[in-house]
Amino acid sequence: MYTLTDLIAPLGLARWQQADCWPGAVIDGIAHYPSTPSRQLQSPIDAQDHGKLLPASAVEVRAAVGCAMVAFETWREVPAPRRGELVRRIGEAVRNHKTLLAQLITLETGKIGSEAEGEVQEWIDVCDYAAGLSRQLHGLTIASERPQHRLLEQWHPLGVVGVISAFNFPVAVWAWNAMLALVCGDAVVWKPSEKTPLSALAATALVLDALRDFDGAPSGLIQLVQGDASVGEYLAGDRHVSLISATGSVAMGRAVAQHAAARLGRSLLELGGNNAAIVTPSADLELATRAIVFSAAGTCGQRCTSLRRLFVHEDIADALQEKLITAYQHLSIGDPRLPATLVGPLIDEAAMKRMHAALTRAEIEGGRILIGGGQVRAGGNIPDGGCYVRPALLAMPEQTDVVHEETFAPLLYLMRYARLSDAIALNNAVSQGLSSAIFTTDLREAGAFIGPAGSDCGLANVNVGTSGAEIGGAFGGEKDTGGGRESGSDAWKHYMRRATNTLNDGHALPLAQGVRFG
Ligand code: UN1
Repeated sequence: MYTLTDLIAPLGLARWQQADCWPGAVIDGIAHYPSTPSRQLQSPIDAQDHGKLLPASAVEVRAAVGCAMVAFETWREVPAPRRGELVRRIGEAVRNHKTLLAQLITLETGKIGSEAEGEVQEWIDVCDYAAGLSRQLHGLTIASERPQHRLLEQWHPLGVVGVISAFNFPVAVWAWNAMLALVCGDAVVWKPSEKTPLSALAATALVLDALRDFDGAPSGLIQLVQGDASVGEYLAGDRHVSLISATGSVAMGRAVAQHAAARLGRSLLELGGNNAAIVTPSADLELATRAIVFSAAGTCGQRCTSLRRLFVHEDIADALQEKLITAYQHLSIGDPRLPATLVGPLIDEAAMKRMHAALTRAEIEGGRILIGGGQVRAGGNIPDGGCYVRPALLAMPEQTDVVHEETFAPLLYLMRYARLSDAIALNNAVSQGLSSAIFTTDLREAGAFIGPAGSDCGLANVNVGTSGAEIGGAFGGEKDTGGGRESGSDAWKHYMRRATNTLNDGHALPLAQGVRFG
């Protein structure tokens, strides 16, 4: 079984390890070891010691932003397809390190190998997408009301983009932002989760190596500052950061948005979800069961897209409940490095405490645990030192207070409904609005769910679970989820500034709206 020691040299991390310390900042390619109180790192799998992180302070954040500004001034002049070539090469480097990087992600997050590889694949996919996009950063021409005038719309590089990312996707979410920002001509300052600093260092090492071998790309394009929430707040509050893109909890997003708003800066938020699925009487129950179990128990319930609420029509509720209980009985829980494991550990003890608190509240609010919920003790495939839990299914009498909250753990609340319109209303009744799904073979039901009076979420799927979105679509959600859209579709526009140009190629100076002056 691999450990961190096996990955340090092949992932290019050895250059930054000093005794057992890791740098809290990499600025212009140079590691910084601030003299701040260190943070002890350990794997959620088995509490294996990963060394110490020396978190960045306000000084490093300011320096990183300053260097990114300088890099931006060169990079914005490089033709976009050439910028795309850099991102294509980054994608090649990631392809060549896919398994190793996935193993590091498994060690830091506890997610299983297949899901960790899927995360790295998201980075590769977004590189391919961004490389193609670099030849399609198109504007419009618009008919002018004046003779011999033209209106043009151009998209220009924006500036320094700050990226705050969460522990559960320690590289993919940054990559959605950073790879697009690079082809858009921006420089990036990244503040990853304090729980996954080594994945961030490894990703930075891969990009810096690609930059070093690339003619015309300044090393300051990618900056890394690590630490707790204060580091993110320094970044969000820095007026030289043109866009702050933040993924994480609603509470974090509110703080970041306020720091950015105080200086009228732009923010792009992808925050918590409390995702629901509706299963109607016409649904293919085999397909629905597989999708529900992956969405609810996969990644140990620690995706922002994880399924947390299930509305099942009363006619099929008993049948589906039985299938789900059987599937949950067969979920193999354990060390995520073992190929047969489907559910690894929670990220830490605090997460486990929150899960147990939610279960207790659910029972007080009338819920009944159908299966799971307990901690799995060490032994066999369960290493000592990790927080392993059995994914839980609960029958709830209605959508009570605890169901309205996002608990970042494998908890699925089952509720019964009689009318589809009531189920859709319940789907929409929570404050979050990220992902949702309907399982049906009835075209009218599907249409109602994805139509204007249907699900109010940013993602609304039919016969597809709530998690595991492809990178080609715009990713994000409404209400407390923050309203931002990242990754595919036209999300690239967030990373550029739009300039409207009016050109006069005649000899006269007609004024718009027919105004006469002199
Ligand atoms: C997240 O949990 O923050 O759709 C991102 C998904 C993944 C990304 C999740 N592609 O589940």
